[in-house]
Amino acid sequence: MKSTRPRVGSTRVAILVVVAALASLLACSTALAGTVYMKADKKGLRFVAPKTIVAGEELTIVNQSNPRQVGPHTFSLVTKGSLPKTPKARQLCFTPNHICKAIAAWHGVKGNGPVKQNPATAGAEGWDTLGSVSKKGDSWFTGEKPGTSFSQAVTVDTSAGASRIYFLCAIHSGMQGSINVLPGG
Ligand SMILES: [Cu+2]
Repeated sequence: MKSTRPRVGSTRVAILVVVAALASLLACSTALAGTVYMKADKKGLRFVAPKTIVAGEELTIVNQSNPRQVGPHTFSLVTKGSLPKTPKARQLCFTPNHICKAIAAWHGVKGNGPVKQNPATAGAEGWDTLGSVSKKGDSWFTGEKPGTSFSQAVTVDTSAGASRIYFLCAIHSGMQGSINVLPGG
């Protein structure tokens, strides 16, 4: 009986160590919650984004796909109504008076010319302005190099409560998503 006591004690210590490790892992994943990944794999081209973020927190965009295989991307804030919903709308997205073409113009692109402004900024500093065909929004272009990323605070107005931001890739109009921005403490 005596010999089992230390073993029980060390098991308890081991459990505590595991619990502490799990707690720090959870804290870590919370800190990483403000990251949007651009992915291209078996599940297709897509944004993988957190469901929520707190206003004032940094939102980082990371390109995890290979630009040589799928081209570059943009992470562009647009109004909900600006997201191309139908296959036809997605097909026409990069034509005049459509949102993908408008996003290119936010970046200073003329015709088939180069990106001249990156990030494209609108409104106050940070991710705060959802654009449309008639209004410039905040946008970042990944460029042609693999593994690029960009980070800035989410500064969208939450004074009237949680506010959802919508985003689109101007190059792959099927890449769309949203994040609910919760008022800060
Ligand atoms: Cu894209």
